[in-house]
Amino acid sequence: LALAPVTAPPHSVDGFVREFLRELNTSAGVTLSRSTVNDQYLSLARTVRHYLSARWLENTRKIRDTKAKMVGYLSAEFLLGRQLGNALLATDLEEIADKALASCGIDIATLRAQEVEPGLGNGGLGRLAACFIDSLATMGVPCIGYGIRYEYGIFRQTFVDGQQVEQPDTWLTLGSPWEFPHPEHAVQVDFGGHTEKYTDTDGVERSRWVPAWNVLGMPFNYMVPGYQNGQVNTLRLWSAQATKAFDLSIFNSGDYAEAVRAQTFAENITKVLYPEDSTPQGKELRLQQQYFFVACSIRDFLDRFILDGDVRSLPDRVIFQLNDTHPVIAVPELMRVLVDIEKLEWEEAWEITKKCFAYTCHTLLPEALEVWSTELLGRLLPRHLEIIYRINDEFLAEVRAAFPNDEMRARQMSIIAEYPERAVRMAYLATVAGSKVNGVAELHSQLLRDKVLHDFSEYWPEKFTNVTNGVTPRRFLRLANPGLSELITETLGTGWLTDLERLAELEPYAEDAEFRAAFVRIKAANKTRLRRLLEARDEVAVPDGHLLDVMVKRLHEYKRQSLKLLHIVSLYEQIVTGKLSADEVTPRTFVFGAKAAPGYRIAKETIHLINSVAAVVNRDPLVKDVLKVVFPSNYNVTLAETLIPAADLSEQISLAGKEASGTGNMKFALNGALTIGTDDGANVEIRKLVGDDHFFLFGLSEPEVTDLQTAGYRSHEFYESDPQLKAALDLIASGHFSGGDRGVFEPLVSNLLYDDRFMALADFRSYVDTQAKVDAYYADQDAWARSAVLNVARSGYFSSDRSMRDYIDRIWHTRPLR
Ligand code: 26W
Repeated sequence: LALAPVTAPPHSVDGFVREFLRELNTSAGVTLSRSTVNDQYLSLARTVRHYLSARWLENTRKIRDTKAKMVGYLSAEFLLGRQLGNALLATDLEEIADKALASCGIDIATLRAQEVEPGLGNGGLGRLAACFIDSLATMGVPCIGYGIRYEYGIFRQTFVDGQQVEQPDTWLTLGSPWEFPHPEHAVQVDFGGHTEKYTDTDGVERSRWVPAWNVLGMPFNYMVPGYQNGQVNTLRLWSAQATKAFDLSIFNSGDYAEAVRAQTFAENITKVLYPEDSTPQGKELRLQQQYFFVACSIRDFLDRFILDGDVRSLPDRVIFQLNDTHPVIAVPELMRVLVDIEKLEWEEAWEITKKCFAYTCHTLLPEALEVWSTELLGRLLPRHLEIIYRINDEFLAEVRAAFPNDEMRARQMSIIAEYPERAVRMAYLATVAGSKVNGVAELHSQLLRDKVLHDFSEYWPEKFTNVTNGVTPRRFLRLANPGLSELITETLGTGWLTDLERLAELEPYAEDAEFRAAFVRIKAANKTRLRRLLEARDEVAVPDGHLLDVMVKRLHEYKRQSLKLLHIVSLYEQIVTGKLSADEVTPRTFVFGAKAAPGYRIAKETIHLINSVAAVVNRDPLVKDVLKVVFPSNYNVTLAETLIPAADLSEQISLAGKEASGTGNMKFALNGALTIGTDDGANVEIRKLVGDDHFFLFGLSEPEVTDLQTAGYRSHEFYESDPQLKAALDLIASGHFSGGDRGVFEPLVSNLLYDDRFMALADFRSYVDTQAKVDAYYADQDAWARSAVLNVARSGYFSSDRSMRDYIDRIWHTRPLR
């Protein structure tokens, strides 16, 4: 009996009520009548958990027994979003839970709103990881996600006088019903110290790491349920703790402060998510985080899945996917485990290691490529630095043999950079070690091959591949847009949610007036839902009947929120100066959502400018009915889920060649927004699929950007030669949006006029002209609706299920569990 797995509670309203009340009484320790909303939320979450755990345990057992090859998705970020809705959907309990709670006098919507989303990521990269593990579970492919359980996730953004102020994200304080702590699986992680040479009993010269300090890694498991398939995978996040909670001798000596200091020191490692996105902070703590979680993960995988201790079988059991360079220190770590602990020969260990890793690059910005100084690496992980040197020596010997008399090439390809300081290039290490290297959209992968990793792709052409990103249709269509989902199901029947290419069957309905009318009604209802949310959440009013123009993503110069601003300011300027009459413009509401890295000055100033423009525009009676700017603070996954389904126009306006892929672009298209975008990242593929007639392309192409750069770009010339652009910039410079103070936005204006690294001014003309086409097209509501429907019908390719199939076929070679 003890071996029999638990069974899920009955799939019925009665069964659910019973389970829910039991949770309230026994876990929360309250009666229904005395319970708070939080008690009820926690109990509801635990109730749903019960429906999943039996399948989860069974799944894990099966993977172990069948020795199925697993994906180990190593990622410093998992931006999960709220869990409740997804768990209810996965277990097909939405209706039952609704009714069960109603019978207890509770509105489930109130409990859903109580959930604080785990914001354990910055943006695209972290959210992608969350979509991928959702898809793998839905496809029944064994996967374990490994990451960090930050005590504080991405900061909560507030605005004070229009400027961003960061608040700590205390996501754990009200309880975390989705996690299972496993103190019995805690792992020790060493740091610091030195290495020494010794002769082993077999007479072999070896190196030994003598570390100086260590911490404990405490795992917390999260269930990753597949969509209504009874599959549940695991996400294992690590939390750092002191090895000895109390140093008793110090404590007894009366130095209490010293005793807890060690604890604080250890726990700092997983205290907070670095909010820097795309600009590495060369911080020791960050390297500690990275090593901490991969060391825990590799140890954990060996202990829990390689039960016979046969490390040689590792490549048959796992492929570790490196989500950007953050986990790349796993490469020398696995070598250390195999050589120093398992006593394998170097050559054999290296063959195994190369098979166990693959690397995904998520950026093109040179400043975003991580490097660690050998000084820091050697101090924190001396043995790992030795291993990296040896990997590099052997690699360069190979390169020199292949290209004799080409020392330049060897130097360029060296994992160790010499300038401006000796440092390890993590992307190069990942490329040398990985069995495959991929970019995240066609254009991005091409640019990786041609530019960022050119020498490597010449040397190992077969190593390079592309896997275009995708998004989970469960969260971003079914949960976020129930109205549209229902319409699709009514039209196509079920099955499309796990086979998203079936959306193509909607094509003919674009010509069906009744279908289009239904689509338009749903869009309007989604706008109403958004209007209500923003009223309650931010006390802002979104006008009715406007074109809803949305730009939501991290604030970055390359993404060019400033270009969007110039468009708004220009419209405003033209109306107030009488160049344009208000009734000539299509009424629009511009919605921004964006967090800036706390140390990124220009990004923060841009946020200030957006808020300042909003304040002026929104109170000017001259534009009252036609222009509105809305900037809700703290854009996150939860807000995205209401915002995206309401949008008419999706802004994807990065400078060509800078946005690796984008995934927001896919979410908008899938929800029937039309895109205005550059030929960048996955926009290229979106446009190809939805067709030029249903996508507003503008701006320089990547080769044109490169040419202009080479010829010498002077943004000032664009300013001088375009009166409309000049007027918009002059208005900002005049202090019009800063109470007459010309100094406030001077740095931003100067930056655009005299530097403009991302060529906003060069693309301004093309952008505003294309926006005029948007206006004209929107005037024909029927044509717009037709295009919107076609966007949905032609976006099936962007399911993360398809991305996972591509990874499986080209990189992982794993199989679903039978
Ligand atoms: C250490 C500094 C740092 C931090 C984060 C460097 C780089 C990053 C990430 C790679 C930035 C990121 O999130 N990249 C985004 O990844 C998405 C998923 O592939 C893409 O859709 C976005 O285009 C890309 O910017």
